[in-house]
Amino acid sequence: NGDSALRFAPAYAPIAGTELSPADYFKRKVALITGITGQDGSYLTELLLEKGYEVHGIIRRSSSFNTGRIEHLYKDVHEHLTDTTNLVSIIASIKPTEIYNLAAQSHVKVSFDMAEYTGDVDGLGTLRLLDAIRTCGLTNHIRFYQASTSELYGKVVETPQSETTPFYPRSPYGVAKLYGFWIVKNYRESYDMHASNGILFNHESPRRGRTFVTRKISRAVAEISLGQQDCLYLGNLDAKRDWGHARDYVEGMWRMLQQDQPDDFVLATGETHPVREFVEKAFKIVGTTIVWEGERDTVNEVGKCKETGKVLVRVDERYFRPAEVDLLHGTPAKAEKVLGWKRKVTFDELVKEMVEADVEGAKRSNRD
Ligand code: NDP
Ligand code: GDR
Repeated sequence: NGDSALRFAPAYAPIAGTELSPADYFKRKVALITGITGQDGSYLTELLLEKGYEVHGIIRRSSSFNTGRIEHLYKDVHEHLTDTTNLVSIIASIKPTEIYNLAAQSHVKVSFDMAEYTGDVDGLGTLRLLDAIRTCGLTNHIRFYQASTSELYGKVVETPQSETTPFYPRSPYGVAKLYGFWIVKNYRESYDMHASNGILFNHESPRRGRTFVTRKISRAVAEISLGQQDCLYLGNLDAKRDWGHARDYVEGMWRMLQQDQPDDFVLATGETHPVREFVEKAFKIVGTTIVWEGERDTVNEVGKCKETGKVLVRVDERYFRPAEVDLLHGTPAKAEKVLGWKRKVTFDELVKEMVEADVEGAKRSNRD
């Protein structure tokens, strides 16, 4: 009767829906990427286009230029732009088969200064997207990828860190992403959604944002080697990270969504290196040997060029965090076994690629 129909009406009445069964719907290859203008968004777009997907991305309005990483992928920008910021309208009109939620305020240090904003974008933003899928009635049609992170592990409880290691985030960013992780898991269990968390360890590339430590180092080394900069200022040199290449990691994201069942997976290299080693290896690429002098772990420690004695690296308190993640070291065993995923680029190759790309970039900007 009318009464029970009312009582059992879904909280979210589907507004778009589709006549296609989930199986037929998924035969199409249509991806929607939030955060498409970021490092991972650009590599993922390239991968999906290669695989024959129709790719859509959400770009946020900005007064400054933010599409540099994906400019080469546009055919005609104006032809393909849909001018709406409403998630429900976007999903209802595109009807994506896969959604990759990569948008985030992704800088850990910044999250201490913009904690509420980071919580809103990285935590609640994930919920908004999941609810938009429900509102469209596409819960069982769309496969969903959430950009979870090794920052969830935070304080070291055990190593190597795996899917079963308890979480202990150490920053507003980590805490916001923890909400994202659990809301994805909750929607998977509550609404039978194909929603997976990729717990990705640090991954870098020449397209890495300039304020993350690897890119900050590779750019500075390039500019110092060309006489365009004097010294590199860094924070904690002894933090250890499990660094891989972003191109390898976006392939793992895609593989997660090709599984019959949704699940959570760590993507990592299985190796860990201190920031200090990244600095040494990066300088080596341009022929400079760094020797460390002064009291370790204090602002008095410096890195000097072995040959000339010139100070090229200084420690600056401004780059320390109120709470630090000292050690990240993951195991990709589950992803290797279930997804058949394996990272290809080694740590040394990564450092080399980044420094060489920045040397080229610095030479070019000198000429311009
Ligand atoms: P980037 O910082 O390079 O890219 C972030 C993307 O999110 C950009 O497209 C950015 O847009 C967008 N964005 C930022 N704030 C907002 C907002 N308020 N609303 C909408 N969009 C926003 O990150 P990565 O590509 O390196 O990382 C991708 C995702 O993976 C992120 O969620 C990150 O937290 C996570 N992650 C990254 C790891 C890594 O090592 N790279 C490891 C584990 C997880 P704009 O260009 O306009 O700024
Ligand atoms: P992270 O990356 O915090 O691991 O988060 P970042 O490169 O910022 O820092 C790595 C480590 O280097 C130390 N560090 C410095 N970091 C920066 N940015 N600048 C410095 O000058 C500096 N000196 C030392 C940091 O203290 C830290 O220990 C990244 C982001 O991409 C997240 O979005 C993602 O979730 C995690 O990786 C996995």
